[in-house]
Amino acid sequence: MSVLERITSEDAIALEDKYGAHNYHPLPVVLSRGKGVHVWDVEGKQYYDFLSAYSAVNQGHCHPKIVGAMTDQAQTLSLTSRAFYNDMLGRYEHYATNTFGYDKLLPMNTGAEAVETALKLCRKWAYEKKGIAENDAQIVVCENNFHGRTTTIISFSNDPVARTNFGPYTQGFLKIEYDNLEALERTLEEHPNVAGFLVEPIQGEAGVYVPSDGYLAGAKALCEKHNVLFIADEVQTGIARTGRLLATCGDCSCADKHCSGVPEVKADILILGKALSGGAYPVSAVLANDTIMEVIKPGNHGSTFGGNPIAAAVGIAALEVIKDENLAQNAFELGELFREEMNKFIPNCSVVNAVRGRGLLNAILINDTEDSSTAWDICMALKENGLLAKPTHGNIIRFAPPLVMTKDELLDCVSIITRTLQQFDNQ
Ligand code: IF1
Repeated sequence: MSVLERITSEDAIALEDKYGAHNYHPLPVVLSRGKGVHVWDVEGKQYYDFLSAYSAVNQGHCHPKIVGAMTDQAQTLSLTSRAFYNDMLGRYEHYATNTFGYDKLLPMNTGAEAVETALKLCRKWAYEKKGIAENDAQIVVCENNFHGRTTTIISFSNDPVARTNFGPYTQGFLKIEYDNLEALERTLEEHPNVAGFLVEPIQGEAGVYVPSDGYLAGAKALCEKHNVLFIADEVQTGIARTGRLLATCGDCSCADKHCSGVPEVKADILILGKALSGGAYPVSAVLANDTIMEVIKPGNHGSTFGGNPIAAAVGIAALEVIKDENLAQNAFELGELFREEMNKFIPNCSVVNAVRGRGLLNAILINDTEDSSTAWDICMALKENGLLAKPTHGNIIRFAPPLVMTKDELLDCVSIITRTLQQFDNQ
């Protein structure tokens, strides 16, 4: 069979099974096309995409403006390395720093690279600005975190599947309970060498765990009190996913078009990825003000593809789509509608305990044990009914459609979800 000949789902799965590392366990669906909120499998069946490539495709699959920017730039100048300047990077950095309200941006490619970059930046700031003795810096992280899969990042993970047998582990991290300000305060008081606090504004992989009101603001205040950098990992929650430009925007709404660009809780270091490119191309970034970013000098950090012209062109287009199509407000309104509809349904369905989330980052808690296959079985039934979603941990199913969804499409999806859940209702 030639590599580009038409292929069946069965053949595609068999090829991956034989020739690909088994580092994922995908739902048995083979996608070959995507547009907006829909994807199609190789047999031509249409699905609503309720995962959005883990919130990377916020702007919808194959958005014409983003694809156009990518293809135009790819036919003009794709990669120069940072050994030379190019005419796109500075324009992207200017546009993105203005969008999020920071002095500077350090461009990378994947979310994990951006997290690693933020950790290095925080440590260097601690030694050169805070005066912590070299190699003594500590960074506080939260239990049940997910920040990527590099060796350093999994060193502070407590997910045994992500961490076991990848040692020896990187030192310099203190772990505390998420959504617990007393734990953070106690740790900052007991450890004078804390350089930063790395936190997800909503813990996505942990099961869309939304912290208590005031948690992020309280954590930022404690960081200010102890001269510790507040580092927000908005790789998954950023770029309008939670109904605001950033999850750290809190109740501040861009809808009034007068957004000051200063989130309710302004991170000292902001980490972005995924939908920063609309899912078209690997684009991630670390943003900070000069007093922090200036510790990075030539030769301290970089990457071959970081800040390449295509990434820059795609990044500008992806952010313009978010603003032009008012996707934060749409995510806010459709998220409210989704949770409202699900909360009407849940009392009459024994298989679901609750729904939680912000904007269009939501999850339902399945009424079964973590090790049960119920959540998986429900996702398999959803697939048969034309909607793709996947469990996070055990008995939690994440629902995260592209933010370009219309109200009618969302209500159609609610109908598919509730109809499917009723198939599992054992009342
Ligand atoms: C997988 C999870 C989601 C992230 C946050 C950094 C990164 C991620 C908050 C790293 C990436 C992805 C990775 C992907 C599945 C997905 C995921 F299930 F792993 F945890 F979304 F919740 N910070 N999340 O969510 O970004 O290097 O991947 O670009 O690894 O299976 P990346």
